Amino acid sequence: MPVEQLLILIKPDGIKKSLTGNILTKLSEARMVIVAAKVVKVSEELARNHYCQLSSKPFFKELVDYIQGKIYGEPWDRVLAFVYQGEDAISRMRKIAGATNPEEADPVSIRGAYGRITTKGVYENVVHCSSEASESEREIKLWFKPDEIVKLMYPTKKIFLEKEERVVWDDRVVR
Ligand code: DAT
Ligand code: MG
Repeated sequence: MPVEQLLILIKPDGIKKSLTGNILTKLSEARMVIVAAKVVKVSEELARNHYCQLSSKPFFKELVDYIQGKIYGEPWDRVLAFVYQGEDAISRMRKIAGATNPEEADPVSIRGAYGRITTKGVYENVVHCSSEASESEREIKLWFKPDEIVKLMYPTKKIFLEKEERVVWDDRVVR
């Protein structure tokens, strides 16, 4: 079986429902390793990019708002992003995540157990899980920089930046 990597997101509804622990426990059944993890406030640009293949769908606008957590607001308007790696990782993790439509998903899968369809027709399905290798590469590169991943799986190169603006801690400020 090939070693694969994929992007998992705990979406804002998963965070609001305090499901992070339950979701990570369920995912751990697949015995994959986490090679990257972070909390992200999702910009509109990132949301649109992430779902670019669905841009012609009638639910696209709602989907972009949902992944940004706009309907929930502070402090739930964020996602947890992970890269998992292991043998046959994509199909094994998809199985645990469950089908796209939470009402059709296996009831013991994450989406089957915790997802819902809102009255507006949005599938609030708690997690994102890459569905194939070409997609997972695009998604991982979209969400993570090389130095945020402990075990690199794609080629990298060094570039020298002339003027890069960066926010750093300022210990001089009296608070
Ligand atoms: P998946 O997330 O299982 O890979 P997808 O990539 O086809 O499914 O769609 C991305 C998200 O879009 C999905 O998690 C929920 C939403 N979605 C898909 N089909 C939908 C539909 N018919 N109605 C409402 N939301 C939908
Ligand atoms: Mg998908």
